[in-house]
Amino acid sequence: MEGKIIKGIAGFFYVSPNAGDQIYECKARGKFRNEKQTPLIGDIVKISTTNYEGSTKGDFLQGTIEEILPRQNQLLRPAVANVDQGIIVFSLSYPVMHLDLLDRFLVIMELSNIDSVIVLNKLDEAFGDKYKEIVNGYRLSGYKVICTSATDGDIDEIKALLKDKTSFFAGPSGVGKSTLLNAICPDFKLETGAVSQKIKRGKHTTRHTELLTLSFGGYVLDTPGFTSLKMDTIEPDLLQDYFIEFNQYKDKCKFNGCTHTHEPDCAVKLAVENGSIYKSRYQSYLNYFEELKNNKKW
Ligand SMILES: Nc1nc2c(ncn2[C@@H]2O[C@H](COP(=O)(O)OP(=O)(O)OP(=O)(O)O)[C@@H](O)[C@H]2O)c(=O)[nH]1
Ligand SMILES: [Mg+2]
Ligand SMILES: [Zn+2]
Repeated sequence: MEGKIIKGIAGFFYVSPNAGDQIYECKARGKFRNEKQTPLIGDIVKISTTNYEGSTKGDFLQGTIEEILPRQNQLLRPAVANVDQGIIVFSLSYPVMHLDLLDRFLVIMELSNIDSVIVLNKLDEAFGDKYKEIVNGYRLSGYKVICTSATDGDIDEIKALLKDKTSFFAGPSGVGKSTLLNAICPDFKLETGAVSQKIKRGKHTTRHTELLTLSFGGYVLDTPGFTSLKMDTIEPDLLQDYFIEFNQYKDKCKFNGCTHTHEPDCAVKLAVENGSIYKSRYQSYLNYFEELKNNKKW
C-alpha cells in the first residue's frame, strides 16, 4: 500500500494511505537505518500492513515502511520532503523582525530549490509605515511578499496560494504561524501562545511538525519556531548564487569571479548604490560571506 507520512513521533511514522482515511502507525525497516536514510514527513512510502484482529494499538492500524519513493525535494529544518513551497512568516510587531534571519532562510530555500513566499503578519500592529520599505525591497529581489493579519482574518491571499499545494509554514516563534493556520482552517485548532511581555519573544508553543489536510484542497505543515540557522556548508564563493537578484548583474562585473565585496567596477555594488538591489540584502550577503570565509580557516 502507498501513502504519505504526515507525522513522526518517537520512532513511529504516521502514514495516510492514498485511499481511505485510516492512519497507519508504522515503524521503519532496519535497512533504512543501515543506509542512513530517515523517512521524512511528506515522504511517499510503501508500507506493509498487519491487518489481523488485534493489530490496532490505540486508534491506529499498524504497518511497516518498506520503501521510500524518490523525493522531489527535501529540507533539513524543518525536516520535510516533497513540498511545493515554503511560507516564511515574520511579524510586523513583536517579535521584532530580523532581516538577517530571513535572508539566511531564503538562502537555504534557494539551496534546496524550493519556492518561498514571504508573509509579514500582524499588520494590525505594524509599527508605522516603515515596513513598506521592506516589502518593496523583497519584491525588488523577486520574492512574493504578502502582508496579513491573522487576528483580523486578513488571510484571503495566502489561502489562495495554499490551495491544492503542499506548503510548510516556518519562521521565528511567536510570529503567528499557528494562528494564521487556525484562521485559514478553523478545524485545525492548533495551540497558540502569547508573546512574552518582558522579552517580546515567542514561547515555542508548537513542538511538533505535522502535515495537515486543508479542507479546500492541499496540505500544510505547521512547524516549531526557529531562533537561528547555521549555513556553514556553503562555499563562500558560491553564496552569491543564492542571492537570486545578483544573477542579472554579476556577468557585468569587471572581474571574473568577482565576490562583490572589495573589487572595483562591480556591477552588483553599482546596483545597490542606484537602488536596483535592496541594500539590506546586500548587507546580509556581506555578513554571511565574511562569516563563511572565517569558518573556512578552521
Ligand atoms: N496582533 C496580532 N497578534 C497576532 C497575529 N497573529 C498571531 N498573533 C498573536 O501572536 C501570538 C503568537 O502566535 P502563534 O500562532 O502561537 O505563533 P507561532 O508562530 O505559531 O509560534 P511558535 O509555535 O512558538 O513557533 C499569539 O498571542 C497570537 O494571538 C496578528 O495578526 N495580529
Ligand atoms: Mg505555532
Ligand atoms: Zn561584482
